Amino acid sequence: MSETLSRPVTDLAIFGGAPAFPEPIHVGRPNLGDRARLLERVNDVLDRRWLTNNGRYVQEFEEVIASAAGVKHCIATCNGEIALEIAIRALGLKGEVIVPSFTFVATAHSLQWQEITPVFADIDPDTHLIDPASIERLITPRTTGIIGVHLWGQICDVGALEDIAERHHLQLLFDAAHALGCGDGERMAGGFGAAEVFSFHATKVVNSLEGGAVVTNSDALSTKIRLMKNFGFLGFDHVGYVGTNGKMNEFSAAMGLTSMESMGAFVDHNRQNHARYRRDLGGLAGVTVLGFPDGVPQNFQYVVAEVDGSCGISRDELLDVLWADNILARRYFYPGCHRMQPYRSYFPNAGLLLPHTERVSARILVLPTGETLAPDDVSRVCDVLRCAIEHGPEVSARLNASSLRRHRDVFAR
Ligand code: T4K
Repeated sequence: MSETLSRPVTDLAIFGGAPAFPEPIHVGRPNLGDRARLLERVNDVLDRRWLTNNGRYVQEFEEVIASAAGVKHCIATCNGEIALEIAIRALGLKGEVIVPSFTFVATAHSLQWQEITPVFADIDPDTHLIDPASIERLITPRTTGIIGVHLWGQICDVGALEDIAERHHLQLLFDAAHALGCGDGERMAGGFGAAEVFSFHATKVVNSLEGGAVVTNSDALSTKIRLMKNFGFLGFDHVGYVGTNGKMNEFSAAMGLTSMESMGAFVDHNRQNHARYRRDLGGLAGVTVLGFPDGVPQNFQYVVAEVDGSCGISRDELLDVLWADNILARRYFYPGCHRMQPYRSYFPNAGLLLPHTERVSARILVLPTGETLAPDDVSRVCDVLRCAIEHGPEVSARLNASSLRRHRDVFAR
């Protein structure tokens, strides 16, 4: 753990050392589960020639997700973004909807795509979750709803959000893309608000290649969403709503079911990696790995480190060091939706109201985890971080005096 204390900075790959990993390691390397079981299901789909349109595996997957989330209805979709769009439409949101800026851009886009204005709220700087006090200040006569995001699998302050929603007659929806298998100690993500949305993208703890779902306890909402994701068809040749094509296909459902069967193992593995990061980086000044309260269900899919600059090296310089060592950490969710287009043009001064979002998004490094990374690999990642941080001012000076800084976005995937 502390081997790197004596390591010279020339050991870092960015200064000519051998990379810590021969091949790139990623934040979102997919967990695969039982390959034989998956292929059995894929063959079954082919044998039955039922490839999509509410097939057997989609129905089974919906039951499994509803049961895991402790919720009455699950409507599987082709991805999380479409699930959000459909839920927003089914809830009748329009005008302005309050969302955190510190989230994946899909949360904001799912509104803007429907010409609903996302109004950006700030976050609690400790948890990175939407700050209820910030919401109150943004409500106008045009506001119709709030979308909370259970970022990094932490549950929003649901009680406070419910209270605001009730007092102002607003709809409350949750983006639970990160939160399958997470809860607040009493309830699991899935049962909060009018509805919640999961993502089963390849990079999520449970994946269906691409996929998503809306979950809700409302019978009426469930019926409406089920119709909307299938062109609004009430029956053959009979359309009752404006709808879209948001259906999940059978291969995705086969993957999702297989992935769910291994979810316990994925979470155990993630938990070990998370503990290793916390152990190996513990006590290192300038960097803190976000912890989760004991006894609260977590999937540990995101390992979130905050770099506070007291170590004499910036977050972005650390990122350059890590990438040279083939550790492809990410800056989720830099720079905040409010600084991305079209929102940056619409609200050029939004940052003034979002001090915590601005500060946190400049400090975050999301680190690799998942079943492809053993705890000892985590220790190698931490060795690189420790070396760079312990020699922070020297590493920073060397980087700034040379052309070694790289632009991460041009790296091949
Ligand atoms: N709301 C929130 C809060 C979300 O975080 C997301 C998605 C959504 C809504 C929307 O849900 P979806 O419509 O996506 O279902 C990734 C994911 O694409 C995205 O699903 C996720 N959040 C976001 C946090 O991360 P990118 O553009 O950073 O992903 P990408 O392609 O760079 O993948 C990350 C790393 O994973 C890559 O560097 C390589 C590795 N990877 C990726 C894929 C796809 C693999 O090894 N294999 C793969 O198949 O957005």
